[in-house]
Amino acid sequence: MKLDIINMATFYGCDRKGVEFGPKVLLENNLESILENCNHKINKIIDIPVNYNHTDKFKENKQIKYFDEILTSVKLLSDEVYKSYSENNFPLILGGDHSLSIGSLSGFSNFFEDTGVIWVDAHGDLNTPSTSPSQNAHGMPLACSLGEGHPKLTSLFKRKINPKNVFLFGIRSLDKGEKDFIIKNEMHIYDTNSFNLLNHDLMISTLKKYVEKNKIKNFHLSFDIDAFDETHVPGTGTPVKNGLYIDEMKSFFDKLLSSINIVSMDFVEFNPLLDKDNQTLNLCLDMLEFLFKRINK
Ligand SMILES: [Mn+2]
Repeated sequence: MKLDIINMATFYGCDRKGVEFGPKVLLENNLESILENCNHKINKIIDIPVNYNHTDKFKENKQIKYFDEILTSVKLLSDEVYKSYSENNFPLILGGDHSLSIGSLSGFSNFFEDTGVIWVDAHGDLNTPSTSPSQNAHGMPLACSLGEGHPKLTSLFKRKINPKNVFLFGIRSLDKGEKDFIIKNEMHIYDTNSFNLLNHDLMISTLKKYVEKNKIKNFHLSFDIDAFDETHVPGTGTPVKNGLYIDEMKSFFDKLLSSINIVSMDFVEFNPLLDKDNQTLNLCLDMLEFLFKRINK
């Protein structure tokens, strides 16, 4: 398939510098040829403009840091993602922090009907400005896509994503408001324990039945590398213990990707400045290669 690599070099959603270098470092370390060797063609590589000249993070909004900068960039990203689908390409969005998913999910849900989301993460990213303990937007993107959050962000979505069509994997750090939201909306959630205890074939066949019954034709995969166990990813800003290990992640995705139709993907929260001996870099490249060998549009 034809890939559009869309870089969003932002740290505004996590308020910790370094993560904006993720796309550059991945591309400098042969990501392009790795993807081409998976039998894909790179159609284009583009950068979403980010305004780095910010001084007061709470200037526009007391509850979301760097609000204007994030809003401007995610709008542009949403349009680029939409354009990529309309040209029948596969957008791969490289972060940067997870706030960028407000833009990618907006482009996704504006273009497609019958949508579902695979959310791989240690966190739920289901906070709203009033429930967020950190006021960092990278804890809010999934909530925005489901219609919860600042109106200027939720209005980027012409139609809300159905929370029941969201499948979360690797989740183990949830704030109170997020827990309440998941229970109220009957979301499909698998933490590390259920991921390790349940039979993966059974998990996927249950998922597949739901997908067929509810006619979900298109999935967006949002991959936050902090889903991995903290020992795997020194190069991420919010590592959490008791996470997923590389082998179980791969064996699961091997089965999942042959069962559902993925049309786009985010790959986020790689912070090269925090990495140790390129451990996280190598894991990211390995995982992207593994996934793109199995994703076919
Ligand atoms: Mn996340």
